[in-house]
Amino acid sequence: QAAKVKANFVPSKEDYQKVYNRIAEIMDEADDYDDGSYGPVLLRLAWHSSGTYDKDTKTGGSNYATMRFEPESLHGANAGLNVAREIMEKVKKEFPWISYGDLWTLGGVAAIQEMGGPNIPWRPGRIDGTAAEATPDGRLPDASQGSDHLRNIFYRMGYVRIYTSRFDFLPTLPSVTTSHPIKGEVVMLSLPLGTYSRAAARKDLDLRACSILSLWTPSLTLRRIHRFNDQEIVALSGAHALGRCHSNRSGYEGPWTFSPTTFTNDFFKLLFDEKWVWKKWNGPKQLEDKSTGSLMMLPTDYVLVQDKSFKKFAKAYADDMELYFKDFSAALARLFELGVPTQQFVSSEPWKMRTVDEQKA
Ligand code: DDH
Repeated sequence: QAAKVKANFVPSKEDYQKVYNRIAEIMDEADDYDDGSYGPVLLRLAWHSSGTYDKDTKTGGSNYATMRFEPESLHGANAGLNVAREIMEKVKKEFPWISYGDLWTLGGVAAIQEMGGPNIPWRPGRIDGTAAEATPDGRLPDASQGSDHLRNIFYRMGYVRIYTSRFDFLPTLPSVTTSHPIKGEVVMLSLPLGTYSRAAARKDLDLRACSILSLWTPSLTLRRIHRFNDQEIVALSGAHALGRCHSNRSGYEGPWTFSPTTFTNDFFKLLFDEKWVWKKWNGPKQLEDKSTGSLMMLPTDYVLVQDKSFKKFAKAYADDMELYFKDFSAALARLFELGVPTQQFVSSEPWKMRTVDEQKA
């Protein structure tokens, strides 16, 4: 009878809150580890399990938690994340009903919220996959590269929505195509011929995938790709306010900020306020702050103040922590849900998981 009850167990929001609380507790049992918290490495696990998503093949992402399997667990980008997976394994033993994908992303949420960051809307529904679903190497950003690489990596994520409409939808088309202010979103159209060429003349459309299949059909198909834009790329990169590089993991060395276990906009402030010079050492190319030499930036971090479009957002986040928290929260919530089929989620709206302090209040 007991086993049967267990099999039918449907966890409630409070059950997930208990998992959150346990993660928050273990995060702090890190006296001799790094800067005294497992939070940063738990966040990195959540990000590396989500950031493999490829919208075109609909593979990767947090849904299947495939980093449990080789060779994904051995990919260079994931070096050191065994530490985080082992911590999560402990939690999984206590709450065996939770999927790894939910557990790892909830770990990312707990890390941000407990280290002073904003609330990250989250909801469960991911399922455990198999080794066959593991992703190929090379889907996560390479710290030695530039802005094109960053965009290519983040543009690959996102999701595609296909809208089909009757021909009589056409008159409203201009408003659809001109009023989408979100840069970096690509709208592709397949239209009856006349409208096709008019749309093609518009510079705000990427018509690479335009098909003429609907040439003679009285309907319109709008293929809209919601991908990460420059603003979201910059917002997400600010997670480097937390944690540090380890020469025995990535080859790079050092923290980005003076408070690597507190989530702030200091990453952006420091990018602008410090003078950054190339570090003279035998390791990979990285920058250090000229005044103390104790902080670091990766080449990909520095790109955020070199690229004109990225720089605009980085400056806005350096100047306004509230704006930064709001944008980071939205982008991270989106990142964690990449590739999870909507019908899998147990609730139509994401939840607010409470911090340990909020529960005391
Ligand atoms: Fe990162 N990251 N990250 N990162 N990351 C490293 C550490 C941490 C890149 C490279 C590295 C994000 C984006 C990028 C965190 C969170 C996030 C390390 C060092 C490298 C290298 C690993 C080690 O040696 O231990 C690159 C490149 C990018 C990029 O160009 C976009 C994003 C989007 C996040 C996020 O969370 C949303 C965190 C936290 C760490 C610190 C881990 C630790 O153990 O401490």
